[in-house]
Amino acid sequence: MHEVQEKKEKKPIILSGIQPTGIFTLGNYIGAIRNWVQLQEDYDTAYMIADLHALTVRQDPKVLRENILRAYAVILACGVDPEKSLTFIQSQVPEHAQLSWILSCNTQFGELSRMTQFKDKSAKHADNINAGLFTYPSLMAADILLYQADLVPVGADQSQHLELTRDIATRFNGLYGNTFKLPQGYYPKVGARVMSLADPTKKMSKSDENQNAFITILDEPGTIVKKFKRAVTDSEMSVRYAEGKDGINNLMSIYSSVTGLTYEQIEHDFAGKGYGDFKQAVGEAVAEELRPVRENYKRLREDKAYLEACYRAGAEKASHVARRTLQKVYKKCGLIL
Ligand code: ATP
Ligand code: LTN
Repeated sequence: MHEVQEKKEKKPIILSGIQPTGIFTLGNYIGAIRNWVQLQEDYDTAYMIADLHALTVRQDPKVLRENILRAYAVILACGVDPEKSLTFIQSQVPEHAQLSWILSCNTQFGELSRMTQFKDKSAKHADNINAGLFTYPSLMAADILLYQADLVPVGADQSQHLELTRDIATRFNGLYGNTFKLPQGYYPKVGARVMSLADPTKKMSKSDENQNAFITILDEPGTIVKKFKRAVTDSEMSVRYAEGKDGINNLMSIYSSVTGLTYEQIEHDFAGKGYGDFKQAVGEAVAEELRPVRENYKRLREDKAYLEACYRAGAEKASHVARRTLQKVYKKCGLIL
């Protein structure tokens, strides 16, 4: 009886990851981490800091270590709850690297060569086109398949990797018998793309050289308001959502996603007011939304022992789940575990 009940209550599994390659932006928050927090209620969730993925680009060890710990603290500060979600650091769960190798041996050179992220990143880092950059999607496939994830929340830029994950899983299942669940993408409806404040035709990105182009999750309220005040808009002076008004559209989209107001309500509230008032309001609303995150973060960063206990326990729990899949894979491939 109890077992039947447990089976009924099994929720779909969600897994996602984020690379610790700098301070997270408002784009990462609205487009990714905030949704992770909401999803915890209705799904079995697993979230990881994808530090092995970050190694595909050269990193300063000291900076990377700091960024990993900071990223882990930030996701907790945003509301990811280690009691509800598997919350771990990828490199601390060795099964990811182990499965990744096996999947690499089941991924074709041609498939990896077609990945646009590989093409973009090799153009950007022409002096370091390493094998890891090339096989990055096999590691991402391992991340997802180890947990038999049903859904993977990612931005549009990762959909090609997810497609490849499905192709690899389908091939493996065909060759060795059913082993992996086929995951699907889960794309957020609101705030899917927060644009740069300096060039609203470009995505807001943490690696932008212009500090005024992005808001970080940890920016002080004064800084946030100042950056919004400087945001590039147009010369029309009317707050309305329309084609060709990329800057205002972006600010409206941000304002809407932090206040819950519709575009019509925003247009109504700011009718006859200038951009200065609107920018001030957006800045204040974002600063208010991020206030608890910043405060939680400060507290967490000081409590090193708590953080360490969380990521160690997270890795142990994740490894326990991942190991079950890896064991199946070893057996099917003819390896001895
Ligand atoms: P980089 O600047 O290094 O390219 P990034 O800031 O674009 O990094 P990623 O680490 O590639 O961020 O993305 C982490 C997650 O945040 C992904 O799910 C991605 O879709 C989401 N994300 C990143 N930037 C934005 C944005 N501007 N708007 C909405 N979601 C975003
Ligand atoms: N490649 C992703 C981060 C990432 C990820 C994953 C996302 C690594 N492994 C597994 C979802 C599922 C990125 O750069 N945004």
